[in-house]
Amino acid sequence: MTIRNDWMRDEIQELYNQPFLDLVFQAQQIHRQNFPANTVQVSTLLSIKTGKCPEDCKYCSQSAHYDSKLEAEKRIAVSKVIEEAKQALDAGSTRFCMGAAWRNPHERDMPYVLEMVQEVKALGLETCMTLGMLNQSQAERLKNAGLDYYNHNLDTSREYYSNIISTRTFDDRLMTLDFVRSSGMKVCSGGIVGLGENTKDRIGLLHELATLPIQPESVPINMLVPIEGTPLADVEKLDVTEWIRCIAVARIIMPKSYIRLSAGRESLSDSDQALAFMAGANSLFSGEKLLTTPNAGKGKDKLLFEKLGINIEKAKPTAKELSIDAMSA
Ligand code: SAM
Ligand code: DTB
Ligand code: SF4
Repeated sequence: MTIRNDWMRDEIQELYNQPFLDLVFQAQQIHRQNFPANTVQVSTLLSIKTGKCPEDCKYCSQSAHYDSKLEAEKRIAVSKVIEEAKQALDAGSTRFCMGAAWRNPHERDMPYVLEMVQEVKALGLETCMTLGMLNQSQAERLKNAGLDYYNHNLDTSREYYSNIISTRTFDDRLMTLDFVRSSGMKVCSGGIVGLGENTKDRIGLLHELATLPIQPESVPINMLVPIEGTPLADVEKLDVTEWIRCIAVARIIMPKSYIRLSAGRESLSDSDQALAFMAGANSLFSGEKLLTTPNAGKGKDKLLFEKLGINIEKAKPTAKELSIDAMSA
């Protein structure tokens, strides 16, 4: 199947507005042409520096602009990160995603994050980080240390962006994505629904992601987790079918990308989650916690996977393992 980067907004709108079951059916057909059925990739998240973020993202528990009652934490020790990464590996995760509440990493933070990447990678996990904006040199150093993915979300449409964040622009976001891509790392970029945006904004976000020069390998679709004390604490809850429509459209227009059922899963029933998998979601975050908010724990997920007959995607063999296999064949 060829990947199209020339999607028009009105084509995406047409897909989005189909009868729900037609949309989900089409998404599942495309899913099965591009991925093994009934298989989900599992990642684990860890916050390596929590709270006091200078950015003013209106949804976020970690912004210093709001009083969310979150307890801030300085950078955690690399040894602690490794302990958590080992637990994630034992629990079946194949990717470990480390997040820091920074506008961007300072130069003094670079040795810390580079050491962490090397050590997590050495455990045999795929590595992912989300540290805010990067410059080209930081992206290259992270890639050289062994970082596989960088997460940097576009979050919402270009038009709605300034309603949600005023301390940076949509173009700032695109610039970091450009640096990440040209460093050779894989891109993880998606957004949040339920921010009070309208359908056109959700379509706009999906359009931006699908028309990037190379589509992101991983696309998290978060549903707002309302945080007391933030400006979006009381925003009207978005109907879950809108979230699932976004997942289905993302699957259709980005057929080779992993579509991640992300924040907000705690509020979903098992049957809602089954519908999201039917719509083409094939990755998720496992573990008791996302970055600062609760998540469906691994026990709950194990039961869900058993109930639905879902397999967890196995780690891909490393280049080193492949060359050893070839030598012994
Ligand atoms: N500080 C970095 C940044 O913003 O790029 C990385 C961490 S940030 C927490 C990563 C993503 O989590 C955000 O881009 C947003 O999509 C999502 N997120 C944050 N708070 C959320 C919330 N309350 N509900 C749902 N998604 C949220
Ligand atoms: C993403 O898109 N979602 C994850 C990950 N990338 C870093 C984070 C979700 C955070 C949810 C709110 C919290 O736990 O603070
Ligand atoms: Fe900071 Fe990221 Fe939260 Fe925005 S989403 S306030 S950049 S931690």
